[in-house]
Amino acid sequence: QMKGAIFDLDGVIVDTAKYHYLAWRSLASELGFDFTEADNERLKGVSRMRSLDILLEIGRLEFTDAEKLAMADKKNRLYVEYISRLDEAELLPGVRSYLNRLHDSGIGIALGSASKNALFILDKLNIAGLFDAVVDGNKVSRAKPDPEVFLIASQELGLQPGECVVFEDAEAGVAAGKAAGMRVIGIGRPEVLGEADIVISGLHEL
Ligand code: B16
Ligand code: MG
Repeated sequence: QMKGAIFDLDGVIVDTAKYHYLAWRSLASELGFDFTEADNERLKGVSRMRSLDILLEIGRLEFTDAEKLAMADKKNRLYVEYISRLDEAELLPGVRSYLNRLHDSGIGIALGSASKNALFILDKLNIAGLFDAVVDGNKVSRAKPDPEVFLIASQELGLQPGECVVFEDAEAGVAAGKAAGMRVIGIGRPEVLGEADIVISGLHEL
């Protein structure tokens, strides 16, 4: 019996990956190299600083920590400009009605995201009020596949890990959910999310 539902943000609730992509691509182009949509797949579910490291690895460039912080900051300012235009219309199919259904059945709802912009995004999407707990990149020190983010979420819901179900679109996120001792619903393709208990294409299927 599920008592808590813990959602990843990017790829489960909203497709912010396309805005991350535009912002990273603009940084890459300033640095003089191409950054493709296929490259962007490697950044899904990965923290901002780790994403920058991967980007610079692709461009074969090296910088000091201070320079990297400035670049990550610049990318984030551009990204925030994009997501400040988000609205409810960008909720992925089925999200709003599934969240409402869980809420009406008294199931705890939490967010478990690597993003430091998570609260801002939930607010823009007009669904912040449906969440009983929001665990984001500001609260977590160890990135997925470490289970930390989901364990904190279950704690904040006042539930045992085994009472929670995780909804994830990234391989590392599925692994994090399993490592937390939770059931995991993969959102995406079974080839990539094989470790999940079941895989669906989106919340509209539930
Ligand atoms: P920010 P999730 C992740 O969100 C994104 O998938 C990943 O591409 C991004 O780098 C990360 O958040 C950090 O985001 O720069 O806003 O702190 O899938 O964990 O919800
Ligand atoms: Mg994700």
